[in-house]
Amino acid sequence: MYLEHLRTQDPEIAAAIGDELARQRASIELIASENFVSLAVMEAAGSPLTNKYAEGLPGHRYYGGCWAVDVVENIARDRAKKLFGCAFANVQPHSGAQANYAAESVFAKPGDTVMGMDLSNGGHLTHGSPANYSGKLFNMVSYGLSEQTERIDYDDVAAKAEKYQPKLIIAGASAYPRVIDFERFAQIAHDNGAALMVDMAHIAGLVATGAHPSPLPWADVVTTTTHKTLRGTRGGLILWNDEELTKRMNSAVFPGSQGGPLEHIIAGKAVAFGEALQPEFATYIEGVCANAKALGRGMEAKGLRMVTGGTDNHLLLVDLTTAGEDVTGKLAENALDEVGITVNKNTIPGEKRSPFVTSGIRVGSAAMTTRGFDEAEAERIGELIGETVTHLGDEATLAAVKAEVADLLAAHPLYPELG
Ligand code: DSN
Repeated sequence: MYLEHLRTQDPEIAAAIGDELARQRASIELIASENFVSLAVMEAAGSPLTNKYAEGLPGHRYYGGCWAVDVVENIARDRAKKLFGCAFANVQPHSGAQANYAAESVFAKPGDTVMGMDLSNGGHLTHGSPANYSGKLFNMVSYGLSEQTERIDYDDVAAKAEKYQPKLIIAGASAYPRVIDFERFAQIAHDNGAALMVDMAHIAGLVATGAHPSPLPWADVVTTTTHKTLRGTRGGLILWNDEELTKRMNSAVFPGSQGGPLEHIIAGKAVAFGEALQPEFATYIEGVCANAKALGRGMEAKGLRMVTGGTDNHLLLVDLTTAGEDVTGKLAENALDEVGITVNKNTIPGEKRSPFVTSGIRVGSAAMTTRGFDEAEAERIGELIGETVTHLGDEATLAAVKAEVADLLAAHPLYPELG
């Protein structure tokens, strides 16, 4: 029985886990950074490896008894290198933020100038937000999007790099629906004596299968999370090609910013990398990209505008100002929650509202594709999103949407093996 021991020993926590499983089952998950891991990944992450201290790297640990976790971590590193076609990997970062901190600290000292994409334009907290260590430690210069195209303004990046002479440029985004030109970023960085770090967290699964160009031929270092389109346990990963960086990169993780690695989570990463190396994963990612486009078609059919006019990847940024003057991201997120569709409110280019309210939502297709929804269903889900956000407060329409969502969910049970 699922959670057999927990139910007996700690029914409160068992009940909360059961509630979360029920919540995941009862909604169409469209948060662009989430996914559903396989049961094999879940088993590895919930294994006795959680008991083991293993500070250091395989073969060079500060503790005895590491021979079995060494096997796990070596497999994880080898699979990561194979998956992304690079020479070196560190699989220990506990999260994407930790991976970013470690990689940034290799190239920039406190007070140095670093460039990253503005958070409200689709960047990430760790790319220079004043609320984050990156904005506090470094002299951050932000770049953003072209007002006309809503795409990265590479000329602005180049002009700022020339003017501010950063030590490091960070490319990568949390809410950007288009291909990122990593070669152009590298040219700008290297022409100005800066290193290039690419945070490919959102698109790592697409990079693994070639559905998005890889940053590895161009970037000095690449960071990622392992749980978004890559569909592994929640965690971080750092990849690079230059042997000269190896000692500094590994030291920046341990002892620079972490203690003991989470070997149970590293085992989960290894299993997920193994899955991503299979041909089925490329088919899955094709489905992710096709479903994202289909979601967009459905929403457009109901009059919503997609920022940049569409998507090249797994996510869409939806401009809700086209749904009505009073329709905010916050209201839309709540209304969609009520009908059984989970999204997050998101700022859009030229945002006039606060990040707690926003004028947009972000919609992603990674989790729904894992659950088995096809393109026709994705297009219909897009229409249902459109109907919901254009009928806020209309109980009859929302009840009809909720009923249809329930039928769609019933056709694709989530983790039926867990009972
Ligand atoms: N918070 C994640 C996201 O939702 O995109 C990025 O770390």
